[in-house]
Amino acid sequence: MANAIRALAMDAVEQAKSGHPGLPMGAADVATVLFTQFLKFDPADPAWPDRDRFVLSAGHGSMLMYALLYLTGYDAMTIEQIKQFRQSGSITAGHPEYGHTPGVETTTGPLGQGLANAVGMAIAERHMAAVFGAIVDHKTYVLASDGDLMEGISHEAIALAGHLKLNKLIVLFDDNGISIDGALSLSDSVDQVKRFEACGWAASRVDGHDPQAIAAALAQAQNSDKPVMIACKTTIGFGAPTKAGKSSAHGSPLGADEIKGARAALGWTSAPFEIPGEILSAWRAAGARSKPAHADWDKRLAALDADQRAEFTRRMQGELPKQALAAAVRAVKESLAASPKEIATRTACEFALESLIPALPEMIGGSADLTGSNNTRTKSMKAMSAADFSGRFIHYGIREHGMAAAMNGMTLHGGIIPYSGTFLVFSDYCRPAIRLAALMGERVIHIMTHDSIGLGEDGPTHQPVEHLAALRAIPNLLVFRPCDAVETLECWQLALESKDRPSVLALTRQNLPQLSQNFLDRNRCAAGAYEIAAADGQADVSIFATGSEVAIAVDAKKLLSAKGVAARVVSVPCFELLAEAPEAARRAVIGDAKIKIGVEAAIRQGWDALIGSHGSFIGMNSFGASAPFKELYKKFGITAEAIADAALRKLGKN
Ligand SMILES: Cc1ncc(C[n+]2csc(CCOP(=O)(O)OP(=O)(O)O)c2C)c(N)n1
Ligand SMILES: [Mg+2]
Repeated sequence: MANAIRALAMDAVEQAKSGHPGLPMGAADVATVLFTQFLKFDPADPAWPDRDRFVLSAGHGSMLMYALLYLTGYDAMTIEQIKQFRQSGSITAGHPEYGHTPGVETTTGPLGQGLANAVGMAIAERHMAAVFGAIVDHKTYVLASDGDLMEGISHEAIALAGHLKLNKLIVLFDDNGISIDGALSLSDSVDQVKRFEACGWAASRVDGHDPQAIAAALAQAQNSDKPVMIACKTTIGFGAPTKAGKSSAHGSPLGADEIKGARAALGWTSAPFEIPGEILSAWRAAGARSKPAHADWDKRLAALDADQRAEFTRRMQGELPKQALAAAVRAVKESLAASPKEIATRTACEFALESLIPALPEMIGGSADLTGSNNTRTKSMKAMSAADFSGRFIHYGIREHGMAAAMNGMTLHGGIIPYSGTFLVFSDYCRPAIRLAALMGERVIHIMTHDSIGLGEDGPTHQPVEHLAALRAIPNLLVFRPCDAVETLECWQLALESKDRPSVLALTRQNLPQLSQNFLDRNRCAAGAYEIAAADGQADVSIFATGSEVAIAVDAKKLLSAKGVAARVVSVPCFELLAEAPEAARRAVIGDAKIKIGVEAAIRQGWDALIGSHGSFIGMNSFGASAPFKELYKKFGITAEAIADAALRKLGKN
């Protein structure tokens, strides 16, 4: 049965003239034992909520995944698809892509991400089990390669998993001692078993080509009280006569002669893409193994209390509790209208969360050790721990990358809307995971505070300058920068309602006036931008600003007014939503004032789309500095006077 995987991998890579045969051939025995004896899954229902999750963290071994999906009987994965490996329009993309191929649990390829996603899936499973009981009871399996374990993110992930004692997480390490450059000994001497043990895991070694030894290790893993790592000693490209055990098996077609030799060595006599009937039916039987478990689960779900069942289903489908959300949003808005608040947007975030958290039980917050600075933990939130997974706040530790990747895994698992906390400057520390959330179209919400030189004394190491532009460069990511408490709430609402994409909320450390003081039911941020201060009469100048700079822009408008210049101020909390707005609405908000000025305490990149290359930009073109924030705004010339001067200069009035 394992040779069926090997043959399909060799043939598909050969036909595609590209791909990675080495890992599928090496890990075939491990995968066969897992899929035929342990993994709980139903090819007829890839979305069965209580299936075990299988993550191929080493995404380059995608043919392993596709072979398994075909062999176990996922309808969509036909032999034609295998023949179309890596071709346009197929579901057999170069690396496994979530949402593209039924049965693929997460998009992998960037090494280390899948492993860290799996930690989030395992957290989600424990949390959902704590909330819903025995209806949630499954494992998360990972196949990880040398590269996965060399990446820094793996350390954040395994340390967090060990700390939380995620005992239903099982990592199969494809311990083949080979990476692209050659033997691992060129660059690595880590004892992975000892490393995992030091992180609180149960770890062991097995011969990855001995099905009984693999099965015994997996059997033992079933009842562990710690997460489990099994280092499976394998030979990359197992069966290939001259390339087995060498990096040459890693990432290119084996070639006709080598394939011929491998077929002989493996005793595989079938033609390319042909699986002997009895082997295919054995695989299909393995695919049907969990049908009784699935049927039993369906019964148990049906026997649940109707409200609980509805709530479980709602959460797993990612549907919001619309009325509860609407009521929470309204309550916060009414409160802000009744008593306006001059607070930092990070504080406004906490104020919003005080209402959102009780309304949306699926929200799981956290922070990478900056809880008191990010304001992401409300008073009622219990911390999640190994002793109590019902907690809704996660102390991720100083592990931004692991946090972001785990959040992706939680969303992929279902039932949870995760949100994080860290400083905006450290968005770079989680960028690869944010990019994957955007690529997968996952609702993951990042609260990133201390969003500019406005954080003051901590200085340039902590002051984001290029980060907003860098985040805006990621397709399918919403980057919000609200200007006051009302916008903060509105941006939160939009992030929650964006089921198919991640969001970043960039929030301030410093206090800001509440610019919108009247209750307004409508979410003005939904359009991406809106006129927050109208001109007196026909506008000569449009000032576009985001976040903390909106109030400065409003002051500039007053200065201009005193000089007889009519200016309007447009708040732009979200570039992406503005870009998506209907043409007419976009034109209306951009307006036709001949002078356009952009204001943001960050670099200009990206702003020309709004203000044009002839527009004036008041912002940063260097790193910041360490000083009280008011001084920094003066030092870097981000002031109402500077804005007014720029406008007057353009008008030829000074
Ligand atoms: C973050 C990241 N860096 C680099 C790569 C390119 N890459 C793909 S596989 C690989 C390493 C291969 O070694 P290993 O993980 O041991 O896989 P094996 O060759 O054993 O299948 C590299 C560097 C990647 N996919 N992701
Ligand atoms: Mg390797």
